[in-house]
Amino acid sequence: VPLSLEPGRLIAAAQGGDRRALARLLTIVEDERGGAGLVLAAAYPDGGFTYRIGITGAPGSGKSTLTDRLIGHLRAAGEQVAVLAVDPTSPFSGGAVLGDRIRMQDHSADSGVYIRSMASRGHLGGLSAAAPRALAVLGIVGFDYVLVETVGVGQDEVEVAGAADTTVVVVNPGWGDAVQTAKAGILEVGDIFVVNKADRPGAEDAAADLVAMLALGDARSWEPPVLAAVAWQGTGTREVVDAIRSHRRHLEGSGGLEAGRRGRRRAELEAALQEVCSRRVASLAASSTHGDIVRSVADGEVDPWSAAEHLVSAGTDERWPR
Ligand SMILES: Nc1nc2c(ncn2[C@@H]2O[C@H](COP(=O)(O)OP(=O)(O)O)[C@@H](O)[C@H]2O)c(=O)[nH]1
Ligand SMILES: [Mg+2]
Repeated sequence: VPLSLEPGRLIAAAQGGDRRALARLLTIVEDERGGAGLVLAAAYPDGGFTYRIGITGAPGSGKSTLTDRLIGHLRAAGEQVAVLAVDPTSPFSGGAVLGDRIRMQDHSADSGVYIRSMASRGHLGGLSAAAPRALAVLGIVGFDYVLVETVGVGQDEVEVAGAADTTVVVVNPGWGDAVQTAKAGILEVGDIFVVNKADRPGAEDAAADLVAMLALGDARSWEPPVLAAVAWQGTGTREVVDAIRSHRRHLEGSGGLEAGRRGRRRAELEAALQEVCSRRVASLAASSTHGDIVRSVADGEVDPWSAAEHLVSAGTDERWPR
């Protein structure tokens, strides 16, 4: 596929199974430098209808190892699976993401699996804007499930978890982890909790802590199960897939799936607005036509708030009245 193909042809090629075309589309939407709008216009709204599974938790908790197992179970059931591994902890080296690739390489020769890593932070609008765009594209190329692995340490990651239909939260044995999970605001977004590394001491206590903390929260129509797993041995991981399928049936039966997706689309609009505004701010600040204003503020003649108000209302063409 020539890399210069226009979005419509690239999408058609990707839908026909061309992985290079898919990779190219993902690069276009992750990068704000033009072209993304056309691809996204074509990817919406269909891209939001593929079932999304979010896997979140602290770095090193075993998300990638679990994801690898989930891929195996889903593939055994004949499902086509895409994975988006978002790792904001390695903005430059991509080291952790490289580790993910090694852990998931068993599936690299399987045409029913596609794995994409997103290592960079520093996107305008943050990860919460870039990941949903990639998910929309992964949603239109015929996968049955899209898995998104994110590090559950910050608000961005909680937002990315909000982009999933079913969110799996991975914790490890040890009192601290359950508490950290609660502090990070992840208890509320979890539909299924997995105490991974249950081969280590303290797994039962961690599960009991989670159950107790979940009981303190608001009553929900879905009671999140707390499961134990040893992901690197594949112990307890089939039960995670079963729980995902149960949650999916619950959402489909209760109308929660559509309600959740409506909320998600609203959140995507908010993220898109923020991104469009950030880009506007960057272009206003860089615009040479506003050199006068910038200089006046730098000279201390004009306060930055008045100057900002003026810049925003004036757009890019007007000159500062002197
Ligand atoms: N003891 C133990 N270690 C595990 C288990 N699952 C994964 N690990 C190890 O934990 C480390 C981090 O796993 P990884 O999947 O990369 O975690 P991630 O950062 O959450 O994606 C790796 O060295 C894994 O081999 C498990 O069930 N038990
Ligand atoms: Mg990982």
